[in-house]
Amino acid sequence: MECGQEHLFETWPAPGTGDDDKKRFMSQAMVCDSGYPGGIASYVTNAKKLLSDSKEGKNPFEGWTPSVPDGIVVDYASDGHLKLEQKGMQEIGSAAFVLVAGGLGERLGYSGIKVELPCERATDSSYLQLYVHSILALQSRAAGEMPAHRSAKDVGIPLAIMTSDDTHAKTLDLLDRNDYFGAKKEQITLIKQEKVPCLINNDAHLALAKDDAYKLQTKPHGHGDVHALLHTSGLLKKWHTAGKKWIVFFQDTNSLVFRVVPGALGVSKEKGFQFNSLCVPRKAKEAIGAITELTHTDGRKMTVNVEYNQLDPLLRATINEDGDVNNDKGASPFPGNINQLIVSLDEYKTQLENTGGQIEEFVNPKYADDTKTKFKSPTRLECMMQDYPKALGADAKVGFTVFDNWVGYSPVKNSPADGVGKFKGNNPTHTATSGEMEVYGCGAKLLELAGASVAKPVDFKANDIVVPSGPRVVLHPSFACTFDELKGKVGKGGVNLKSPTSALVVEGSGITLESLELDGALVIKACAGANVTVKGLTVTNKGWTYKPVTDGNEIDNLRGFVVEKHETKEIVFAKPGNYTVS
Ligand code: UGB
Repeated sequence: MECGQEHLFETWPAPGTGDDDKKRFMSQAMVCDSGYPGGIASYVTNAKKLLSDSKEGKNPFEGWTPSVPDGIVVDYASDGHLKLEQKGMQEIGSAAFVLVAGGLGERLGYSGIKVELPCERATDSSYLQLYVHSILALQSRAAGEMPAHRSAKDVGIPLAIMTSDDTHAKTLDLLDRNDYFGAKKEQITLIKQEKVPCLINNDAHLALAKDDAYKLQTKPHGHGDVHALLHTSGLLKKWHTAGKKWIVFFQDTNSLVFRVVPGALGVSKEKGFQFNSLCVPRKAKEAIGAITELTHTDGRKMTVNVEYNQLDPLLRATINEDGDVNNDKGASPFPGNINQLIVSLDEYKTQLENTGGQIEEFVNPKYADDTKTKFKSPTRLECMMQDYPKALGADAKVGFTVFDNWVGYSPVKNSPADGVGKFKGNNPTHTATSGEMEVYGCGAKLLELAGASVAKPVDFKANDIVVPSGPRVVLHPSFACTFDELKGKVGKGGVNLKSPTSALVVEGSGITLESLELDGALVIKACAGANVTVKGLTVTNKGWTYKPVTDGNEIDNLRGFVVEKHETKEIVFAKPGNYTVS
């Protein structure tokens, strides 16, 4: 009632009638109240302010001048990159990982949870399996750096997974069914974000469900919830006590992120960044957020993600009448945000204790007409995890790390139909089709950078999308966690993947590919303690065919192809020891 929500109770009958429904209503309201920093009262206050600004069409960038932010553009595999990886690997034992996985894949059009999708069909590894195996591989390398005093009960590198009502049960089930992919149960913590009440007008009146007068209509509040949840769940305190110094945030579908984390962590350490945004090179006008330093006439300063549709008018109004244009190197001076973030735990924990995890929000009502007084449908407040730096002081050390797309960024967000549209517009499709081929492309390029000769990609068409497709190389995280490590495991000029349709799967930290001729499909797996040298091995067989289909199951149809494995040379070592394969 104090929040001006009398309308919710207008139809309530006298006490004694419908009491169970009334209690049901109040228990839901209490969940919403506890799931939002400051409760529903604070939500309504924030909503009134944001709805009023939105109605007036207030420019959020009023008084702010953009400039190029601080950061490092990394040339993958260069000496500078190797030094950053070495620096990052000294920190990795003090890192914790946070996977935001509460989003439903509406745009993707997939009925399950996105982390269960196979990132590639060669091994059918799901994203969650790849992420956990990557963390375990990093942990095994970090063991060398881990201080001896850590007792056996130490869980190593912890992983928190933010889920929502839409994804929680299925994520827990996926972990249980797979025995946590080899991680200790106490190493992985699920934290669930609550939905927020919808709003029906500019007075921030809360919406009731259409079919139930005793139920608030709610919608997701956005991935920005992750900050409040890390604070309220006690995880920050727990990680701080365990001596953790970094938190790496990543998303549900980006198979390449662990290829760039060690180097990016090295940048955070070297530059002393308390907030480091992993980025990709951005072309002017590209539909991707831009990391921008903003200075206000009143002296405030912040380095934040500016959505691409806001950047052009902001630049025209301040420093560049041509707006969002490329520099003389043909790229935008503002790197592209891919929403994988590294924060320094100490400052982050203090900041969240001060703010309770409350971060900048936005509202985006669909107005019924230009009087902006009525909404077509209820709206709600939303927040984005990358807006955390908006609350930091001008002296906060905030910056970016750029890696090329091929090695750091391969999201799977769009349905096949939307992907065709992106493809026709000459934009990255971000589909399961491109996602799978980019896993292979990255593996092949890493081998090539390490000295292998690799057949050039050829065009591959599926779901009316054409993507480059070369040898299908899957390097399991256990094989190498950094390029610095990988380059020592590939013989100079000794490895030759002769045909673009060859397939190579390598799993195990003790494998060295000294010399190998491959025209077909080869799978090499070595258990821990098995040291395998591949020397003078030639494999020629019928290999695998990647066959475009449209009548497969849901997983097949999302990428538009199936893999027919005609013939595979499989070499597996299940016992520790020293082996040579020739
Ligand atoms: N997510 C949640 O955990 N909870 C939520 O309530 C919503 C999402 P989307 P988005 O990769 O290039 C982001 O929907 O938000 C998780 C950045 O905002 O996949 O449209 C969800 O499970 C954008 O600046 O992406 O765009 C997923 O793991 C740009 O960086 C993650 O949050 C873009 O990603 C992202 O949710 C990008």
